[in-house]
Amino acid sequence: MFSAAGGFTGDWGTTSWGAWFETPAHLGLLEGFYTFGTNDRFDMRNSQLIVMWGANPAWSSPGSPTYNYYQAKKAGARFISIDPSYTATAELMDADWYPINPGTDHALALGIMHALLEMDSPENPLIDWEFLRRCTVGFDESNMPAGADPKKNFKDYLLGTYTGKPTTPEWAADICGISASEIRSLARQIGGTQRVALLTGWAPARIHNGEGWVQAFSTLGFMTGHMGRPGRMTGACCHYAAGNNGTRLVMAGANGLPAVKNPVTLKINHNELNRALLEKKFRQRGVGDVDANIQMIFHPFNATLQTRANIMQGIEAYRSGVEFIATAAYVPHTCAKYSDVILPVTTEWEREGTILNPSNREVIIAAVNVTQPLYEAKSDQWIAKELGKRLGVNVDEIFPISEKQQFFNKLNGATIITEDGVTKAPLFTITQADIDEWQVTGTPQEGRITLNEFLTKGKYQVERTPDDNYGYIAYEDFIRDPAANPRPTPSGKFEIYCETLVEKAKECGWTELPPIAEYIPSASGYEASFKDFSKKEKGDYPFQVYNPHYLRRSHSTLDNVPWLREQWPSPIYINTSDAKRLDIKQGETVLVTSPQGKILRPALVTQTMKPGVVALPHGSWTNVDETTGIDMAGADNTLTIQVPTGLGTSGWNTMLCNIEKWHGEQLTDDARLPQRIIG
Ligand SMILES: Nc1nc2c(c(=O)[nH]1)N[C@H]1C(S)=C(S)[C@@H](COP(=O)(O)OP(=O)(O)OC[C@H]3O[C@@H](n4cnc5c(=O)[nH]c(N)nc54)[C@H](O)[C@@H]3O)O[C@H]1N2
Ligand SMILES: Nc1nc2c(c(=O)[nH]1)N[C@H]1C(S)=C(S)[C@@H](COP(=O)(O)OP(=O)(O)OC[C@H]3O[C@@H](n4cnc5c(=O)[nH]c(N)nc54)[C@H](O)[C@@H]3O)O[C@H]1N2
Ligand SMILES: [Mo]
Repeated sequence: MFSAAGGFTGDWGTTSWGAWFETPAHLGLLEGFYTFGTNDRFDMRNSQLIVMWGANPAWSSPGSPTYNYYQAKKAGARFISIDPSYTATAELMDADWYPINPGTDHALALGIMHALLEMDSPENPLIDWEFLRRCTVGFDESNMPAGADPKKNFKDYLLGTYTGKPTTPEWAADICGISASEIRSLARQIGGTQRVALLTGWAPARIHNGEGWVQAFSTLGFMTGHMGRPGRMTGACCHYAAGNNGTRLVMAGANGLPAVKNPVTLKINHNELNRALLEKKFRQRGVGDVDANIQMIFHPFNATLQTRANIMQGIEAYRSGVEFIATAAYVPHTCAKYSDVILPVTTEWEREGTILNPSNREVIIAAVNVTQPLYEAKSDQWIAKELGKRLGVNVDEIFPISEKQQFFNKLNGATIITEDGVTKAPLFTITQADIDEWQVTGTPQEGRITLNEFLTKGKYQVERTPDDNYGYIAYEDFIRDPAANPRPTPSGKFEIYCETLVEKAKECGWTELPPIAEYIPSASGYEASFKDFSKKEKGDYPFQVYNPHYLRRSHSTLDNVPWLREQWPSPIYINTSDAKRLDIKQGETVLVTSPQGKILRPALVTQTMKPGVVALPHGSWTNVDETTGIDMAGADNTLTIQVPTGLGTSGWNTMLCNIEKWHGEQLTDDARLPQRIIG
């Protein structure tokens, strides 16, 4: 509607993926429209060693895919977890835990790769030289891409041949907090085991300067050849593809609405949202700084003020002279709270219905209408149309069909990949009687399940067996025959040396990126927690704080549900030794401070956190006490900062803070506070 009314300035960012958002495409790792790079759930059972590198499916992957990991364990796989905390998944898999400082995975990977070079020999082969030669460019001076300086090869960077600074395990240990002997042990295990799965979540890449980590992690996979073959895989493995990657087997149809092009191409990176309001400038990719005079903000289905960095500065920016802020919301969440007008919107349970795709590849889920809209609530589309009419938009052109017809189109067009593993067929059986009953237009068709059965059950799941045609091995064709199946890169191979990264960073214009995975400390990461890194003297914000995705809520959604609050109190997780030193006892209120803001939280004192690191669960609804400026709810983004680096990656997991015992009144449990709800 806003596009049709003349256009709007949008926003862009790397949200979930961190540096996995864009970097993999340049390295030649993009598969279809997403990059997970791992194999399907049955193949995972062929792995002998599974490395969960910053991944906790038991907490943050929908549909309980932890089951897939457990089946691999039962089939004999051993597990390693590289994580600042000993996770629920690590516990279930009885994984060996390597506690790491957040945002330093890049250094660890470089240390492991150096150790591989130290220990590899024909008698003790740890490096897959054949894979490197056949499938990659840039590893050593003998396989550099055309035009590149041979001295800039990755192997010589690891060895420090020209820099004098080798990335030894000792060097890496000093940064990542895992000892040099453990780093060598990781190298021996990863390089010396035949079938290894290197699985990372996006969390270690949701850091400032994260692009090099994605490149280093991928290069470790290339070096050890753990890719494209049974039981061998290297890639992101989380969210809806955790432990089960591959082409979607069931898919919703299109809703049938025409696409409306936004005539305005300006887009603000998430790390410059506040700058755009406060300095009235932002950096447009490919252009440079442009002037901005934002007079109105409209929040549809997102919680931007809450879920992007630096809420306190955001509030200041919202109050700094933006004329009008409106939010379509069904609960008084943070964006709604700081708006001039809230437009009450229906929930998914009050609308015609929809089909949800982002579940795992085998499942399709229906969201169905269970009640008429309550009170004055209207659908997002109704709101868009009524606003559009008043802005002179021909709304019948952009919304030519009803919401019911849109839902029906999604059902009518839904497909399943048939048992041959290739052909698509209609998923739902739809009769003329269904069409008449729905009062929509459509074509009857024969499918796998009737419409009524699907909507009654609420889901459809493809049945799988270990020997079916739905198996998936990422990059299989390329790795079997690289010449016949080139990757979409200038070299046609995976690029350890990647000139495109250098160019794309220039296009963004914030900080430069090297062509190989050279280590760049993260802005506000581990190194920045010291006043003097060489003397290991801590600074004013000595703790690293990161944000696990938390079982109480989905981001900020559902944060006001008392039952969930009771079960999941959203504490700050702190190591026992740190708590003891600061005289903080289990459950006591602590003050957490960063240069951006202050929060109060109950302490959860545990030995399952790495000392020097604290975990603050993602997504509580900020609740700022206007007299003290303290956020009593402990929103993660009250502490975070907007720093644009590299390819515009948002760095939520590389933040610093201070922790102290709170001598004021103790916090009331979140579950016992009055529910923030419209009633
Ligand atoms: N510090 C920190 N910040 C993070 C992260 C982190 O780890 N740490 N994680 C990041 C990640 S991975 C993500 S994906 C983002 C998520 O960022 P958001 O997408 O902004 O997060 P949600 O809280 O899910 O916001 C959805 C909002 O839409 C509302 N809503 C839901 N359905 C509808 C609807 O149909 N219509 C309308 N009008 N409103 C609706 C909900 O009430 C909720 O307020 O957060 C990012 N922010
Ligand atoms: N319950 C619940 N589930 C969710 C969500 C939610 O809000 N609630 N959000 C969903 C969304 S949109 C997304 S994008 C995904 C996110 O899923 P992921 O990207 O996998 O993120 P997390 O679950 O936050 O973190 C995974 C693990 O990484 C660890 N970790 C954090 N920082 C680092 C680091 O720097 N290095 C290493 N090695 N480990 C680190 C954490 O301790 C955690 O064990 O979760 C999805 N699932
Ligand atoms: Mo996400």
